[in-house]
Amino acid sequence: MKAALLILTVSISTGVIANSEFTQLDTNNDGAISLSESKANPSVMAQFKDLDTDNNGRLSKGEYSHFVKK
Ligand SMILES: [Ca+2]
Ligand SMILES: [Ca+2]
Repeated sequence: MKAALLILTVSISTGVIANSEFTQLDTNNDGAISLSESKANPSVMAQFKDLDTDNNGRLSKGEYSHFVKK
């Protein structure tokens, strides 16, 4: 029971961190990260094409959630 609660807490805080990073990169606050916005984070830019699964040149929050820190 305690372990389940801990896992839940950890996943919530991870989500919050990812969300604030997303907001930081989304400088014009349109809810998506363009390639030029991703330049602020070279590792996001390096994965941009892989993350942009619908190839519209922008990363939605859902697409960005697949970003893996290396
Ligand atoms: Ca944007
Ligand atoms: Ca996209």
